[in-house]
Amino acid sequence: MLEKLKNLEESFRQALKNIDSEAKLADLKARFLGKKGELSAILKTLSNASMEERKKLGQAANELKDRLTARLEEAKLILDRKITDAKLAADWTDITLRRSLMAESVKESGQHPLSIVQRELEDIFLSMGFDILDGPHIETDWYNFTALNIPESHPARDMQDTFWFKDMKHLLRTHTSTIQIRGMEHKTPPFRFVAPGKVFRCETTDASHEAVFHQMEGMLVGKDISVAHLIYFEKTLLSEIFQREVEIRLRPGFFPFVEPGFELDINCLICSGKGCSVCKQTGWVELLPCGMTHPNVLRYGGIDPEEYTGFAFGLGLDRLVMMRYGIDDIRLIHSGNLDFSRQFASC
Ligand code: FA5
Repeated sequence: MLEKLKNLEESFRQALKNIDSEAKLADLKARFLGKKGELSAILKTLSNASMEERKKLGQAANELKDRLTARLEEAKLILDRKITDAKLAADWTDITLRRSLMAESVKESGQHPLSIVQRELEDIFLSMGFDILDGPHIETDWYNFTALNIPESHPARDMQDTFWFKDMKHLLRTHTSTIQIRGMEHKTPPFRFVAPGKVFRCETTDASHEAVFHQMEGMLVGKDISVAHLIYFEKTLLSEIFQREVEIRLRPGFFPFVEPGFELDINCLICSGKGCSVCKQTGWVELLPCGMTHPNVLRYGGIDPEEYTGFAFGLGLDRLVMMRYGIDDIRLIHSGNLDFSRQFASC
């Protein structure tokens, strides 16, 4: 029966590729998940199985149902976006003049420090054989929480204050970890990728916290990947980034999508560890949480955790920029002040 579930998922994936209207999407949902649909038909045969088997197969079927539902929601979002794009295309403005004015101001102000650091990081990762992925800012509950082993009513959902849309189904992603699932869906192990981008949290701002900030997610999956690989990788990465010895500390950290999880802190380069408003007088700045990918997350991504293991990390890009250039307030990075950006023109 597991084989039947696998085949069903595969034919669902194939059928999804041909969906180009809401009506077809509704038909697809009925065909696979409806009361008289293919999944229900398979479930009906469960009554012949033993109690033990029924439990195992029932769980696999429920997980499959969650995955298919998420893919359908995702396809609906893409369709909606296409409709909006078509409307926007019909109502366009020629921005050529504005673009050329923007080009002038870019020449004058230089690159933003975030762009400089992000590009440098991308070069480092490309040289290490990583791919670079991108993903949407508006996400579903599935990608931001459930598939990352954070089910509904799990207390970890409160760790990141979320901006929800009115429908309570969509949200602004609170972290780039969403791309772990999206990446796994599209890749076959072994693989490694990073995903830089904006994230959003309903937070009060201070010298080291913004409500809109940037992260770079990373994930590596293969055979026999261990904590030793993770630690070696992080040390190599930091020496590439800072081009000098920096003091770091690794301590246990809790994230439901990794086990074990770690927090990697860097000795505050603003105050040289003496204590300031950026490091909240502790001398340390949280920079690179990471850990070994939880088997449930691999499963949700369609990867067999008996065969493959992996690690993931989520680099705080703004904090890295602050450490790199000695910027003592994150709000300067997002101020849009050209005098601020001009200082980095020749960096
Ligand atoms: C996460 O967001 C996890 N998704 C990271 C992760 C990925 C863990 C993969 C394990 C495996 P956290 O909430 O700690 O974790 O944020 C990650 C980093 O983003 C922090 O270390 C910090 O550098 C940065 N960060 C967090 N909140 C803010 C904020 N409000 N403003 C600026 N930077 C922030």
